[in-house]
Amino acid sequence: MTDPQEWVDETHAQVRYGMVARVVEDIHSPLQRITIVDTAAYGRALLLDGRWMTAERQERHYHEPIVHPALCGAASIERVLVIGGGDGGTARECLRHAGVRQLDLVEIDGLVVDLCRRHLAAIGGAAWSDPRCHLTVGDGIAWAASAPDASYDVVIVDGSDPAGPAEGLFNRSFFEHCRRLLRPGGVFATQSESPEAFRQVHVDMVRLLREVFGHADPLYGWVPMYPSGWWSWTFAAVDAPRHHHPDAARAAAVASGCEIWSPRWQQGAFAAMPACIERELADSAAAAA
Ligand code: SPD
Repeated sequence: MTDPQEWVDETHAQVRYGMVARVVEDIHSPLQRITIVDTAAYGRALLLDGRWMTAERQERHYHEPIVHPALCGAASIERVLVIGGGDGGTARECLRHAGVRQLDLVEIDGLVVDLCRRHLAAIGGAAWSDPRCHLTVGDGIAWAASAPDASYDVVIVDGSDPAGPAEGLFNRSFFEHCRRLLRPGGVFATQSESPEAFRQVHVDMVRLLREVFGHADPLYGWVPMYPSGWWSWTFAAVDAPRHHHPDAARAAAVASGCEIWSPRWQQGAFAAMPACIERELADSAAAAA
Protein backbone atom coordinates (compact mmCIF):
# COMPACT_ATOMS: atom_id res chain seq x y z
CA MET A 1 0.00 0.00 0.00
CA THR A 2 1.20 3.51 -0.79
CA ASP A 3 2.68 5.65 1.96
CA PRO A 4 -0.25 7.43 3.65
CA GLN A 5 1.78 10.63 3.81
CA GLU A 6 2.20 10.98 0.04
CA TRP A 7 1.38 14.38 -1.45
CA VAL A 8 -1.03 14.09 -4.38
CA ASP A 9 -0.88 17.23 -6.51
CA GLU A 10 -2.62 18.66 -9.54
CA THR A 11 -0.17 20.96 -11.28
CA HIS A 12 -1.49 23.82 -13.35
CA ALA A 13 0.49 26.75 -14.78
CA GLN A 14 3.47 25.94 -12.56
CA VAL A 15 1.41 25.88 -9.37
CA ARG A 16 0.60 22.77 -7.31
CA TYR A 17 -2.79 22.09 -5.76
CA GLY A 18 -2.22 19.19 -3.44
CA MET A 19 -3.34 17.19 -0.48
CA VAL A 20 -1.78 14.55 1.72
CA ALA A 21 -3.44 11.33 0.65
CA ARG A 22 -3.31 7.54 0.41
CA VAL A 23 -3.85 6.10 -3.07
CA VAL A 24 -6.77 3.65 -3.19
CA GLU A 25 -6.91 3.01 -6.97
CA ASP A 26 -4.78 4.35 -9.80
CA ILE A 27 -5.68 2.85 -13.15
CA HIS A 28 -6.01 3.73 -16.81
CA SER A 29 -9.28 3.32 -18.64
CA PRO A 30 -9.14 3.44 -22.47
CA LEU A 31 -9.81 7.20 -22.15
CA GLN A 32 -7.93 8.50 -19.15
CA ARG A 33 -6.11 7.90 -15.89
CA ILE A 34 -8.49 7.49 -12.96
CA THR A 35 -7.20 7.91 -9.42
CA ILE A 36 -9.10 7.49 -6.16
CA VAL A 37 -7.37 8.69 -3.00
CA ASP A 38 -8.17 9.07 0.68
CA THR A 39 -7.24 12.58 1.74
CA ALA A 40 -6.73 13.66 5.30
CA ALA A 41 -8.43 17.01 4.77
CA TYR A 42 -11.48 16.33 2.57
CA GLY A 43 -12.18 12.60 2.63
CA ARG A 44 -12.11 10.30 -0.37
CA ALA A 45 -11.48 12.03 -3.70
CA LEU A 46 -11.34 11.45 -7.45
CA LEU A 47 -8.76 12.71 -9.95
CA LEU A 48 -8.96 12.29 -13.75
CA ASP A 49 -5.69 12.59 -15.63
CA GLY A 50 -4.18 14.07 -12.48
CA ARG A 51 -6.82 16.78 -12.06
CA TRP A 52 -8.99 17.02 -8.94
CA MET A 53 -12.63 16.31 -9.78
CA THR A 54 -14.44 15.81 -6.53
CA ALA A 55 -14.01 14.92 -2.87
CA GLU A 56 -16.47 13.81 -0.21
CA ARG A 57 -16.16 16.98 1.85
CA GLN A 58 -15.99 19.44 -1.06
CA GLU A 59 -18.43 18.07 -3.57
CA ARG A 60 -21.34 20.20 -2.37
CA HIS A 61 -19.37 23.36 -3.22
CA TYR A 62 -19.56 22.21 -6.84
CA HIS A 63 -22.74 20.16 -7.26
CA GLU A 64 -25.23 22.50 -5.57
CA PRO A 65 -24.21 25.56 -7.65
CA ILE A 66 -24.26 23.72 -10.99
CA VAL A 67 -27.73 22.31 -10.38
CA HIS A 68 -30.09 24.54 -8.41
CA PRO A 69 -29.99 27.79 -10.42
CA ALA A 70 -31.02 25.72 -13.46
CA LEU A 71 -33.54 23.44 -11.75
CA CYS A 72 -35.13 26.34 -9.87
CA GLY A 73 -35.14 28.65 -12.90
CA ALA A 74 -36.42 26.57 -15.81
CA ALA A 75 -40.09 26.86 -16.70
CA SER A 76 -40.52 23.10 -16.37
CA ILE A 77 -38.09 20.43 -15.10
CA GLU A 78 -39.65 17.16 -16.22
CA ARG A 79 -36.80 16.09 -18.52
CA VAL A 80 -33.18 16.69 -17.57
CA LEU A 81 -29.99 15.77 -19.43
CA VAL A 82 -26.66 15.57 -17.61
CA ILE A 83 -23.57 15.15 -19.78
CA GLY A 84 -20.54 13.93 -17.82
CA GLY A 85 -21.01 13.81 -14.07
CA GLY A 86 -19.97 10.15 -13.73
CA ASP A 87 -19.54 10.50 -9.96
CA GLY A 88 -23.32 10.95 -9.68
CA GLY A 89 -23.27 14.17 -7.60
CA THR A 90 -24.98 16.34 -10.20
CA ALA A 91 -27.66 13.68 -10.80
CA ARG A 92 -28.21 13.35 -7.05
CA GLU A 93 -28.86 17.09 -6.64
CA CYS A 94 -31.18 17.17 -9.70
CA LEU A 95 -33.22 14.26 -8.39
CA ARG A 96 -33.88 16.08 -5.13
CA HIS A 97 -36.38 18.07 -7.23
CA ALA A 98 -39.65 16.15 -7.19
CA GLY A 99 -40.65 17.68 -10.53
CA VAL A 100 -37.96 15.76 -12.42
CA ARG A 101 -39.58 12.80 -14.18
CA GLN A 102 -36.63 11.58 -16.26
CA LEU A 103 -32.92 12.27 -15.96
CA ASP A 104 -30.63 11.02 -18.72
CA LEU A 105 -27.05 10.78 -17.45
CA VAL A 106 -24.57 10.36 -20.30
CA GLU A 107 -21.03 9.66 -19.11
CA ILE A 108 -18.30 8.74 -21.57
CA ASP A 109 -16.21 6.60 -19.23
CA GLY A 110 -17.97 3.62 -17.64
CA LEU A 111 -14.99 2.95 -15.42
CA VAL A 112 -15.43 6.36 -13.76
CA VAL A 113 -19.00 5.37 -12.88
CA ASP A 114 -17.96 1.93 -11.60
CA LEU A 115 -15.16 3.28 -9.45
CA CYS A 116 -17.25 6.13 -8.06
CA ARG A 117 -20.10 3.77 -7.23
CA ARG A 118 -17.62 1.50 -5.43
CA HIS A 119 -15.42 4.06 -3.69
CA LEU A 120 -17.42 7.30 -3.55
CA ALA A 121 -20.91 5.86 -3.17
CA ALA A 122 -22.19 8.73 -1.02
CA ILE A 123 -21.65 11.29 -3.81
CA GLY A 124 -24.15 9.66 -6.17
CA GLY A 125 -26.15 8.48 -3.18
CA ALA A 126 -29.76 7.65 -4.01
CA ALA A 127 -29.37 8.73 -7.65
CA TRP A 128 -28.00 5.34 -8.68
CA SER A 129 -31.11 3.48 -7.57
CA ASP A 130 -33.64 6.18 -8.51
CA PRO A 131 -35.91 4.84 -11.29
CA ARG A 132 -35.95 8.33 -12.88
CA CYS A 133 -32.19 8.12 -13.53
CA HIS A 134 -31.21 6.54 -16.86
CA LEU A 135 -27.46 6.04 -17.19
CA THR A 136 -25.90 5.70 -20.64
CA VAL A 137 -22.18 5.08 -20.99
CA GLY A 138 -21.43 6.93 -24.19
CA ASP A 139 -20.29 10.13 -25.83
CA GLY A 140 -22.30 13.11 -24.62
CA ILE A 141 -21.35 15.11 -27.71
CA ALA A 142 -22.85 12.47 -29.99
CA TRP A 143 -25.90 12.26 -27.70
CA ALA A 144 -26.44 16.02 -27.96
CA ALA A 145 -26.04 15.87 -31.74
CA SER A 146 -28.61 13.11 -32.20
CA ALA A 147 -31.29 13.85 -29.56
CA PRO A 148 -34.49 15.40 -30.96
CA ASP A 149 -35.12 19.16 -30.94
CA ALA A 150 -36.72 20.50 -27.75
CA SER A 151 -36.34 17.23 -25.86
CA TYR A 152 -35.11 18.56 -22.49
CA ASP A 153 -36.11 21.24 -20.01
CA VAL A 154 -32.64 21.43 -18.51
CA VAL A 155 -29.24 20.44 -19.97
CA ILE A 156 -26.26 20.32 -17.58
CA VAL A 157 -22.66 19.76 -18.68
CA ASP A 158 -20.57 18.45 -15.81
CA GLY A 159 -17.32 17.77 -17.60
CA SER A 160 -13.62 18.07 -16.91
CA ASP A 161 -11.24 20.76 -18.17
CA PRO A 162 -10.89 21.34 -21.94
CA ALA A 163 -8.35 18.58 -22.60
CA GLY A 164 -8.70 14.86 -23.26
CA PRO A 165 -12.24 13.43 -23.45
CA ALA A 166 -13.84 16.74 -22.32
CA GLU A 167 -12.32 18.94 -25.02
CA GLY A 168 -15.37 18.88 -27.29
CA LEU A 169 -17.65 20.13 -24.50
CA PHE A 170 -16.43 23.70 -24.99
CA ASN A 171 -17.09 24.50 -28.64
CA ARG A 172 -19.77 26.28 -30.66
CA SER A 173 -21.21 23.26 -32.41
CA PHE A 174 -21.72 21.41 -29.11
CA PHE A 175 -23.36 24.47 -27.52
CA GLU A 176 -25.59 24.92 -30.57
CA HIS A 177 -26.85 21.37 -30.17
CA CYS A 178 -27.48 21.98 -26.46
CA ARG A 179 -29.53 25.05 -27.37
CA ARG A 180 -31.48 23.01 -29.94
CA LEU A 181 -32.30 20.40 -27.28
CA LEU A 182 -33.88 22.91 -24.92
CA ARG A 183 -37.64 23.21 -24.71
CA PRO A 184 -39.07 26.76 -24.52
CA GLY A 185 -38.31 28.09 -21.03
CA GLY A 186 -35.38 25.68 -20.68
CA VAL A 187 -32.06 26.40 -18.98
CA PHE A 188 -28.56 25.24 -19.90
CA ALA A 189 -25.77 24.97 -17.29
CA THR A 190 -22.10 24.14 -17.55
CA GLN A 191 -19.03 24.31 -15.36
CA SER A 192 -17.06 27.22 -16.82
CA GLU A 193 -13.63 26.99 -15.22
CA SER A 194 -11.80 29.46 -13.00
CA PRO A 195 -11.84 33.20 -13.69
CA GLU A 196 -8.27 33.22 -12.36
CA ALA A 197 -6.52 29.97 -13.29
CA PHE A 198 -8.34 29.53 -16.63
CA ARG A 199 -9.28 33.14 -17.23
CA GLN A 200 -9.21 33.10 -21.04
CA VAL A 201 -11.11 29.82 -21.29
CA HIS A 202 -13.69 31.25 -18.89
CA VAL A 203 -14.15 34.55 -20.75
CA ASP A 204 -14.30 32.81 -24.13
CA MET A 205 -16.96 30.42 -22.85
CA VAL A 206 -19.21 33.14 -21.46
CA ARG A 207 -18.85 35.15 -24.66
CA LEU A 208 -19.65 32.13 -26.83
CA LEU A 209 -22.60 31.08 -24.70
CA ARG A 210 -24.02 34.61 -24.96
CA GLU A 211 -23.72 34.43 -28.75
CA VAL A 212 -25.30 30.99 -28.99
CA PHE A 213 -28.13 31.28 -26.44
CA GLY A 214 -28.77 35.02 -26.21
CA HIS A 215 -28.58 35.06 -22.40
CA ALA A 216 -25.65 33.64 -20.42
CA ASP A 217 -24.39 34.57 -16.97
CA PRO A 218 -21.54 33.17 -14.91
CA LEU A 219 -21.98 32.47 -11.22
CA TYR A 220 -18.87 32.50 -9.00
CA GLY A 221 -18.04 30.26 -6.08
CA TRP A 222 -15.25 28.19 -4.55
CA VAL A 223 -14.03 24.64 -4.91
CA PRO A 224 -10.94 24.72 -2.70
CA MET A 225 -9.06 21.84 -4.38
CA TYR A 226 -9.41 23.19 -7.95
CA PRO A 227 -6.75 25.47 -9.46
CA SER A 228 -6.96 28.80 -7.60
CA GLY A 229 -9.98 27.51 -5.64
CA TRP A 230 -12.12 30.14 -7.37
CA TRP A 231 -14.61 28.52 -9.76
CA SER A 232 -17.54 29.37 -12.03
CA TRP A 233 -20.62 27.86 -13.59
CA THR A 234 -22.44 29.53 -16.46
CA PHE A 235 -26.20 29.41 -17.03
CA ALA A 236 -27.77 30.16 -20.37
CA ALA A 237 -31.28 30.46 -21.76
CA VAL A 238 -32.90 31.49 -25.01
CA ASP A 239 -36.08 33.36 -24.15
CA ALA A 240 -35.06 35.19 -20.94
CA PRO A 241 -32.39 34.85 -18.21
CA ARG A 242 -34.66 32.56 -16.21
CA HIS A 243 -31.74 31.29 -14.11
CA HIS A 244 -31.85 34.57 -12.14
CA HIS A 245 -35.34 33.96 -10.81
CA PRO A 246 -35.67 30.81 -8.69
CA ASP A 247 -39.16 29.40 -8.37
CA ALA A 248 -39.99 29.91 -4.70
CA ALA A 249 -41.62 26.52 -4.11
CA ARG A 250 -38.85 24.54 -5.79
CA ALA A 251 -36.17 26.54 -3.97
CA ALA A 252 -37.85 26.04 -0.60
CA ALA A 253 -38.09 22.30 -1.20
CA VAL A 254 -34.33 21.87 -1.68
CA ALA A 255 -32.68 24.74 0.21
CA SER A 256 -32.84 23.25 3.68
CA GLY A 257 -30.85 20.25 2.44
CA CYS A 258 -28.11 22.41 0.90
CA GLU A 259 -24.78 23.30 2.41
CA ILE A 260 -23.85 26.12 0.01
CA TRP A 261 -26.74 27.03 -2.29
CA SER A 262 -29.66 29.22 -1.30
CA PRO A 263 -31.55 31.82 -3.35
CA ARG A 264 -29.66 34.52 -1.43
CA TRP A 265 -26.27 32.88 -2.05
CA GLN A 266 -27.15 32.53 -5.74
CA GLN A 267 -28.02 36.21 -6.06
CA GLY A 268 -24.66 37.19 -4.56
CA ALA A 269 -22.76 34.61 -6.60
CA PHE A 270 -24.17 35.94 -9.88
CA ALA A 271 -23.36 39.48 -8.75
CA ALA A 272 -19.78 38.55 -7.79
CA MET A 273 -18.36 38.93 -11.29
CA PRO A 274 -14.84 40.34 -10.97
CA ALA A 275 -14.52 43.82 -12.46
CA CYS A 276 -11.83 42.77 -14.94
CA ILE A 277 -14.09 40.04 -16.39
CA GLU A 278 -17.03 42.43 -16.53
CA ARG A 279 -14.92 44.91 -18.51
CA GLU A 280 -13.60 42.23 -20.83
CA LEU A 281 -17.10 40.95 -21.61
CA ALA A 282 -18.41 44.50 -22.09
CA ASP A 283 -15.54 45.34 -24.45
CA SER A 284 -16.22 42.29 -26.59
CA ALA A 285 -19.95 43.05 -26.68
CA ALA A 286 -19.17 46.62 -27.78
CA ALA A 287 -16.77 45.38 -30.47
CA ALA A 288 -19.41 42.99 -31.81
CA ALA A 289 -22.12 45.71 -31.93
N1 SPD B 1 -10.85 21.40 -12.89
C1 SPD B 1 -11.92 20.56 -12.55
C2 SPD B 1 -13.17 20.74 -13.32
C3 SPD B 1 -14.03 19.60 -12.94
C4 SPD B 1 -15.43 19.72 -13.29
N2 SPD B 1 -16.18 18.50 -13.08
C5 SPD B 1 -16.10 17.91 -11.81
C6 SPD B 1 -16.96 16.69 -11.69
C7 SPD B 1 -17.80 16.71 -10.49
N3 SPD B 1 -19.02 16.02 -10.68
